[in-house]
Amino acid sequence: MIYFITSNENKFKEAKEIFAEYGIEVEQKKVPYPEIQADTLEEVVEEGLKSIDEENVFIEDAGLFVDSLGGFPGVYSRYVEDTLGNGAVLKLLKDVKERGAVFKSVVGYKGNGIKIFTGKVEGDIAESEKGTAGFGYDPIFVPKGFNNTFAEDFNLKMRLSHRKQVMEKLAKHLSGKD
Ligand code: ITT
Repeated sequence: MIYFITSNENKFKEAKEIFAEYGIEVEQKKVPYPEIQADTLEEVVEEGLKSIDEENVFIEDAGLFVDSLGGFPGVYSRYVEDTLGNGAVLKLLKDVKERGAVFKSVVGYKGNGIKIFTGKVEGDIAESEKGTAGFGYDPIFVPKGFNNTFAEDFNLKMRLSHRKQVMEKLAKHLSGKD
């Protein structure tokens, strides 16, 4: 058994499904930890883990990095989603042709020591919100090589996402396969 310290039920559900493929049970734990203001997800995760006095736990910090906005909202993804929403990102990209973006995820696992894993998926920001599955920025993110948003095709998200990739790395590590 391993514990995912997160307040986000959607992130937890996705992680649980990925870990199940490896026969690893994961439970959600809600333990508040400081999310520092930093330039990278890695720094946020490393600092967060330092303040958690438990073993066999992991935390994740994820974000959407839009190329033509210099990586914004990036480490501010949660704040922007909560205060402004997807419409604001679409507004910033109104009439912008270059719509490339990357979803990134960083996981910090505390076992005997600390291990950091990263996952990412490249794509484009859609012209409008589409689909109802998933959460957060899923309705505006179209992975490269596809036409649907993650919110329109949740199976696609579960196959390709930043979370799939990062959790798979942690699961492989835990099963001694890395
Ligand atoms: P924690 O308690 O685990 O920190 P959180 O909701 O704050 O949960 P993050 O900081 O990792 O999660 O993510 C920041 C925001 O980025 C999150 O609130 C979403 O709006 C967005 N986000 C993260 N992963 C996403 C995904 O898979 N699909 C769509 N949006 C996502």
